[in-house]
Amino acid sequence: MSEELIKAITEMREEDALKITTQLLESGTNPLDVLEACRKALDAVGKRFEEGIYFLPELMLAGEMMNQITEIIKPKLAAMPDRKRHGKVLLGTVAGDIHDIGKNIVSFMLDVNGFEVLDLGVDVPPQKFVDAIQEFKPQVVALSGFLTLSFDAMKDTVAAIQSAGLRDKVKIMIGGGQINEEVKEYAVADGYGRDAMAAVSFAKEWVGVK
Ligand code: B12
Repeated sequence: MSEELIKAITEMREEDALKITTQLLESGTNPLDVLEACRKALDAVGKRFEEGIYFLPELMLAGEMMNQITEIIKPKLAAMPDRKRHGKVLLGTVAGDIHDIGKNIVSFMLDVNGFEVLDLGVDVPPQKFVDAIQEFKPQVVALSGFLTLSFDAMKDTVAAIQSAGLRDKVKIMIGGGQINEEVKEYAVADGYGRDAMAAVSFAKEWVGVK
């Protein structure tokens, strides 16, 4: 059934994709497994885009399907973990990058796992992160990015936080499509997470929640 969902999204069959999502959840499939199927499908869409088989309209439709599927899944996820407030996380997609589907999932998962999240949105310049750290006083900063271009934006953002004298006040995690451990070293961040659950694990570890 998850395979059918992957196929429907990859083939741009929006109605089928939404119907299959609902069926999967009704039959008791773990919502996190449904999200994983969507990730695989979007990987396939991204490959077709790279190969010149799909173009921007397909990327956009894939993004739209993913947003709708996330809306269907949210109530199921909200029913899962605890809602205590463990600490604050400042989140945003770095400068030059407008991808926000993965970031929104991270935001939602942090929220349902007990964190107060301030989401600055997309294409966020380094100074805006700095200003928000001063006002919101988070323990954790989460940078999202999906483009190769985001590597430098992440490095610049960490550097701006350092120059403002705030680096030792926050732990910084990064994540998103093209991001990996090497980018973490390059950007001088404290952690790289592959998915939203990794973001939750880092945040919990860094504020001292078991
Ligand atoms: C949908 C999509 C779009 C949509 C975005 C819609 C939106 N509202 O976000 C639109 C159509 C707008 C778009 C535009 C572009 N895109 Co685009 N897009 C994608 C696509 C297909 C899916 C991305 C996605 O949302 N995945 C779904 C999420 C849920 O996936 P996920 O990675 O599993 O998410 C998890 C992790 O990333 C993690 N995570 C995310 N953030 C964080 C943060 C932290 C701290 C942590 C710990 C974890 C974490 O948690 C998430 C949830 O579990 C990817 C292909 C791909 N495979 O990624 C290309 C892709 C990212 N896009 C690409 C490109 C090139 C572009 C454009 C430049 C195209 C163009 N010519 O204009 C523009 C860029 C515009 C800009 N300035 O940003 C390339 C990037 C290549 C590169 N090396 O830079 C990709 C890889 C496609 C490809 N294979 O070529 N895109």
